[in-house]
Amino acid sequence: MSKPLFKKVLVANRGEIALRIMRSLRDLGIPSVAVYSDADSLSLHRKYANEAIRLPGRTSTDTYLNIPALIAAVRSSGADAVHPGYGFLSENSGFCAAVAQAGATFIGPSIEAMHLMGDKVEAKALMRKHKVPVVPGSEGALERWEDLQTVAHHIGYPLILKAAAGGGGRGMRIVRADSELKEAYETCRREALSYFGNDMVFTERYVNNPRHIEVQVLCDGKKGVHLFERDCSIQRRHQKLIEEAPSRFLDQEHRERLGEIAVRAALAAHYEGVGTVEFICESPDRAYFMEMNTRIQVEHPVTEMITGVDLIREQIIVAATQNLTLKQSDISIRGWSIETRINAEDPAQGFMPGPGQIQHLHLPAGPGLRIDTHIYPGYTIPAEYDSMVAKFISYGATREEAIQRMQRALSEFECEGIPTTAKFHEIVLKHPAFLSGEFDTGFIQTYQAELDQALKSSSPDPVYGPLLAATQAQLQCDRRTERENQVPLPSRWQEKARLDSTRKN
Ligand code: MV4
Repeated sequence: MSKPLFKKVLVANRGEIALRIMRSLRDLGIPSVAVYSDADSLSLHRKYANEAIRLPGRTSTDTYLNIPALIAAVRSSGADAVHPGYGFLSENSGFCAAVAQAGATFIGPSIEAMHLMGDKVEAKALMRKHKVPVVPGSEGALERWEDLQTVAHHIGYPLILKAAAGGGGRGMRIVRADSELKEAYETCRREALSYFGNDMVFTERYVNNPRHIEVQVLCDGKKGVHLFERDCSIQRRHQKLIEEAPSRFLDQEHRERLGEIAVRAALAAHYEGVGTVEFICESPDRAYFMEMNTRIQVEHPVTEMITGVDLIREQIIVAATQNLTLKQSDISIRGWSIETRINAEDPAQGFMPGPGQIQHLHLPAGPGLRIDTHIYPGYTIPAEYDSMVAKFISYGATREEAIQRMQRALSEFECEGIPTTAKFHEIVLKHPAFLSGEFDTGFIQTYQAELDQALKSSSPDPVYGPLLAATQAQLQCDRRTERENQVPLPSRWQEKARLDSTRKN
């Protein structure tokens, strides 16, 4: 056996992504360390890991965002690397620095690359320098409102104001006329300061209802490959709902061109690891760089399905070796993949989160289906964290087959005790605009009334009487045993992991 990549990796995250990361670690033969909050003491990620460390408290601030507590866990566990997942501290360069300070490897890009991409003005300037197409606008930050006026007179309306420290659609403002300029500018700066602690703003021409297309890249600082694109146009208020790969919008020529541009963008920042270069597209040959996300993303599985690459495995290998062995010619697309995000939210109530206990659960399965989730019958979804409870990822030889298999999955799914977005997805997946591929980021808004109506008139799910009764009986039994033991049941998984790591052949 060659030298192991890492001795032990601490996963600084929770939920489905923590579990997903630990699975790739297990495939690589690397023991994992979980951290868990008091709200997550019965979470699967805690049970799946080879070791688990409690982070006292329930809020994100006290636990998964608590850098000193996480660094203490790194030290006490002896982990030599940290995987941040997505969200939480995954794009926090201070956390990167603290991990390095503790003598461990941060599985992600360098502090410099992360910091650079976090500043949208700086990132855009670097892209211009490297001939990556950007939307016309201010060349740098707007120091005074008159600077905005100058740009407006140069390129016209509508314009969009954005915070340099923003991203993901937060802190943006559309300006449509001279009369709105001054107030929009002042409000945007004030909001930027309160949201991001930085009041720098910039502007660009506003592209109405663009497509959102992002390219997956994998780099080692010197070389890079792309793994084609994902179309994430189906979103609501900047929350993605459905993603797919590849995109109906690009032909092979534009696809390859966008991939090359994305690699150029990443290497301009000497990027290391997996990353996503986000574009908005007006037409296939008018794609503009928006921002680069310096983390593994929620929707990464659709790329894995069509390329056969385990992105998290590759991310870990690059972090350990600083060397990319995959070549562009090794990567090709086979088939089509779609992801629907199952959130504990009620689409009939404006997608209001509905945390609670899962009383009955039946997860779909079958050909062309992958489910990434951390939920199980009896699990209580805490109110403290985000509401995504599962990702359904379908695969087919064609887009039509991937859609059909997703429809099958959604119709098999049963979940009692919490609201979910599953029914809403079924309706979107039947919509002619979705089926034809003729949609953009305005889809949900454009068809809102129609989708709401379809939701109202859809028949309620039949409740599986016998199955439901059986699960509830099991739940009561579990609760009784738990009370008697005073502590959570020992995990069979954890025992198995211990056995695996001590067994001699
Ligand atoms: C834009 C835009 C139109 N014109 N920039 C939102 C997320 C952030 N990364 C960039 N965003 C946008 N920037 C210009 N110049 C429209 C959006 C936008 C959007 C982009 C991607 C996915 C969904 C979106 C929904 C609304 C607005």
